[in-house]
Amino acid sequence: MLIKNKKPSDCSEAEVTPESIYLNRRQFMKASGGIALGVGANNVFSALQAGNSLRPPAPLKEAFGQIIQTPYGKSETPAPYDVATTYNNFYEFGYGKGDPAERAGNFNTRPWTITVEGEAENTGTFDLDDIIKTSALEERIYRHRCVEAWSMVIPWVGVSLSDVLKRFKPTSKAKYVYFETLYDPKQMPGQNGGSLDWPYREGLRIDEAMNSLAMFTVGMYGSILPNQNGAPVRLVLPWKYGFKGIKSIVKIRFVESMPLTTWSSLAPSEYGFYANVNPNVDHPRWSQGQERRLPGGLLFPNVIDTQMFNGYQDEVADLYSGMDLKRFF
Ligand SMILES: Nc1nc2c(c(=O)[nH]1)N[C@H]1C(S)=C(S)[C@@H](COP(=O)(O)O)O[C@H]1N2
Ligand SMILES: [Mo]
Repeated sequence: MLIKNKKPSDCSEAEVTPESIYLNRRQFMKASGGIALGVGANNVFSALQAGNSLRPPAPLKEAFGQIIQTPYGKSETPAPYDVATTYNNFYEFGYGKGDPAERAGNFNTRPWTITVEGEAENTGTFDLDDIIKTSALEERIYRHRCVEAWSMVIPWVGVSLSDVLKRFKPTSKAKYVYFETLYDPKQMPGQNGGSLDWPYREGLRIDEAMNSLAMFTVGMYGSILPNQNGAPVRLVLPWKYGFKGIKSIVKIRFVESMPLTTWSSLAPSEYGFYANVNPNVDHPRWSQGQERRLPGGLLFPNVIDTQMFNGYQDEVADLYSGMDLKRFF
């Protein structure tokens, strides 16, 4: 994406935890009741030794109960776990695709609260576990299409965003919903500079947010969301470019008018508010007609045609009927 003055991140060696070690530490913490305090040194040591390769952390059902399988994406082949967790965009941890996996290991995601504000009856600060505990977790395999023209198939785990938002009882003035990522430069080294205006901000029209495809996502590959993929909770909006899928959410605000969002404020002619996947509207600097499906070789990349709304027309086209999608891109 457009970066005007790329700065090398000043992340020290001490902040970098190889992910395999981190994941197993976390798995261990879950097994011991999710309480990090009071973990004995011997136990930590054996937990670290238990794993030596990239693999998903503790199964979500240990943390949250059963996961409902859904028909979404049953015919698709998900990307290997190590691809989906080492090729990331999460600028709070650096601009390189490998930076988030290298640098997000120590990011602290429990406990986690979300502040709900604005045009709703039920506002305040809520614990993430309380927000999601009354909904059944679902697995949905979705195509993920970055505006940079690469894509991956990912099995996400989460709850429907509409279920979550309805619990806050938005008023009739809530025409849009705005989301914000954590701002914590001590934990997120990328926030100490760079050209983004932190915190990362996103937004949706309320009917888009209530569409059944929109997912409030806490896991992937049957497990807790790895930090580099937006732990502990992020949006997944499979008909939109990936940048709408804001990570590590701490704020939800119901608002009357269209909110300012990170990428569309930075470069409005390149990144629109809607950001619906659309092969007929090119990015000013590259074509959106095709995409590189990952994984694929460097020599022989797996190039496929991009589909309107990323192939989710049946579910979402009605949201935009009568709109000129070249103008509202
Ligand atoms: N807070 C935050 N959210 C973010 C980003 C980011 O840099 N910061 N990058 C976005 C972009 S451009 C994409 S493509 C997806 C990448 O998600 P993934 O790394 O889980 O594939 O996250 C989106 N959400
Ligand atoms: Mo992206």
